Amino acid sequence: MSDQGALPPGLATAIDHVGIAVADLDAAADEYRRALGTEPVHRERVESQGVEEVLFEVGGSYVQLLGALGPDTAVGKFLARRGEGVHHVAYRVDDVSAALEALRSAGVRLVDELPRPGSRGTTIAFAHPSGFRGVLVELVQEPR
Ligand code: CMX
Ligand code: CO
Repeated sequence: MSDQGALPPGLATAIDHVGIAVADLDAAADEYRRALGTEPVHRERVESQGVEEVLFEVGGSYVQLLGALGPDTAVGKFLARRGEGVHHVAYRVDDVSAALEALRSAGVRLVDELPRPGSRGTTIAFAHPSGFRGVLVELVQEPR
């Protein structure tokens, strides 16, 4: 493995979650609840991101089901264009500002120039799919 990566070893500490765009949040949550055999651990409406989320915990990481709050939101547009499915991969980092700066220095295209509030008191930022082989990337700093 190269040690020249944009994220220095130890900066991204885990996969925080995988975000999945769904058309019907209640139906999707019920389907996942049955399939995973576990109850969701969190539900939250995040107006600033145009989503309502349901989280299932799996081994210290999450599956994040994402319903769109409207057609002109990121997830609403994704559903119209691509249908339901994996929307983004979120990497857990200790310091989202530092991680964002590392990506910027490496010439990776960002969506967010600055960190912003996410759900559960997290701090988040997005990097563009063009830098990750077509996969939208989120950086997540868990609440301290
Ligand atoms: N993953 C991969 N590609 C994506 C994508 C995604 N999630 N969303 C859009 N695209 C692609 C489209 O398929 C399209 O590609 P083609 O031209 O090849 O068909 C291209 O991007 C443009 O599509 P668009 O609908 O015009 O999308 P925008 O450029 O307006 O926005 C993006 C794309 C990633 C910049 C926008 O979705 C964004 O800012 N995302 C970050 C915020 C977000 O996703 N919030 C919801 C989740 C919140 C959370 O996890 O808490
Ligand atoms: Co997310």
